[in-house]
Amino acid sequence: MTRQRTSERGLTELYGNDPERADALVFGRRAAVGRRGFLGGAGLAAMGAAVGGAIPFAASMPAGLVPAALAQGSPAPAAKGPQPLDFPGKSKGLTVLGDRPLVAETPEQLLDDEVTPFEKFFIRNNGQLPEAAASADGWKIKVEGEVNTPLELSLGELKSRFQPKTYRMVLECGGNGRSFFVPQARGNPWTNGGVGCAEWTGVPLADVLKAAGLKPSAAYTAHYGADLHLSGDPDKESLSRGMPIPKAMEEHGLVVFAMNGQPLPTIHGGPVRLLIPGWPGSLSHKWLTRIVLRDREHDGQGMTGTSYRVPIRPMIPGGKTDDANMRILESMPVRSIVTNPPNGARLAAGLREVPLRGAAWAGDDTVSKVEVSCDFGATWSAAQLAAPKNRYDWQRWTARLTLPSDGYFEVWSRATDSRGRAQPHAAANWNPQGYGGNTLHRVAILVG
Ligand SMILES: Nc1nc2c(c(=O)[nH]1)N[C@H]1C(S)=C(S)[C@@H](COP(=O)(O)O)O[C@H]1N2
Ligand SMILES: [Mo]
Repeated sequence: MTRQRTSERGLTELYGNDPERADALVFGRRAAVGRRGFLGGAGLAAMGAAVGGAIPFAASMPAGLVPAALAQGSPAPAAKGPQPLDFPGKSKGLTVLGDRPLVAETPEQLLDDEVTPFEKFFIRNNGQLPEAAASADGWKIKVEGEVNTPLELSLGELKSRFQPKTYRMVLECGGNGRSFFVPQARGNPWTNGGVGCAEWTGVPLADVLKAAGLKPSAAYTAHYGADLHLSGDPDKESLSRGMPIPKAMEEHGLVVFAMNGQPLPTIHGGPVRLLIPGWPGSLSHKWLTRIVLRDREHDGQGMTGTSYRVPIRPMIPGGKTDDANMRILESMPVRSIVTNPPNGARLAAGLREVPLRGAAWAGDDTVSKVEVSCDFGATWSAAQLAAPKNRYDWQRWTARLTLPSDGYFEVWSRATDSRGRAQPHAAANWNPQGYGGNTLHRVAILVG
């Protein structure tokens, strides 16, 4: 027992500090020179000790694979251990990725609810948190620029003038999955937890824009909010993103004032935010004060350079590319997560049927299938996939795995979107700020 623990810590540390040497140790010296051999002999014993049990499907384990039991979390926070969030009303199970500005993600196993409650909903700020509004209904937003009738409306007026709608919709940070890129990409090292799915109530943005009357020249939106830049400089924007008119006119885009039936909490942009589903969360502007209609693509904070932009033709990982080869990231890619059992679960000896639960979503598209594997992807079986409640809702899924014996297993989930695109094994289309990292999800379980 003691020996096992020592070796466990040793190999985990080694994978953290010197993955190439750990690889060589576990997979044999050939791994280090790129001709990876089979996992066997001393390597298999070391790997088994490291993960805490025998590995029944070792034969189909891809050479060089770092076991999920040892590879969880992003390189940076893992070094000092995940920092639990301490925020009023929020679960301590959330992981802090940054405290100035406050950024916290939700571990996959906390996304097990159909509707993500406030306490488990991730937080992503770029600037200083504004003070809570004195009067929610008195909060004003302006609509101006390429419109026939510029508007200034209080929240109270928005509520009485337009017909509110409630939809269950995914909000996902553009950088979700960033930590899966190799080499490491710049930005908050999200695993899969920069996402949540809530019931959002608000008035359709399209109705507000129609009331202002778009001029034929209106091509793009620009969003502004009340949060100051981190430096406190009032001339700088903490964030100012926008979208093309067809996206802005979709019926599900809302000017939101309630989340899960409650007034929108300040930390999530209350009293008023945008909720633009399917595209990077940064379009869902919090503490919304102003929407400007522009005659061209917006160039505010978060619209240029490597921000929310991905290469058109693939670039060399870790390298640089021409600005002309970058385009704005629009729809988010397909992703699935296993929400139960949690990663690292220890299950009773003799258990042969493991019920699984999870979620899947695909930006503007729907999910056509979710498959699961417990033998490192050698065989896959289809999960039961529920329909979304409305467009942009996530799709919950369930499955049962049959295990041949006790031991160490990895549950892998892989979703395919309605256009036939599946989650890859490794993050593809590397880009400097790590957008679109949607690798299949892996959860380690130990039976017995
Ligand atoms: N005003 C403002 N809106 C903002 C942000 C911000 O920093 N300021 N962050 C954006 C980003 S990057 C994301 S992912 C979502 C996160 O929303 P949440 O904190 O409610 O989860 O808000 C978006 N809206
Ligand atoms: Mo984000």
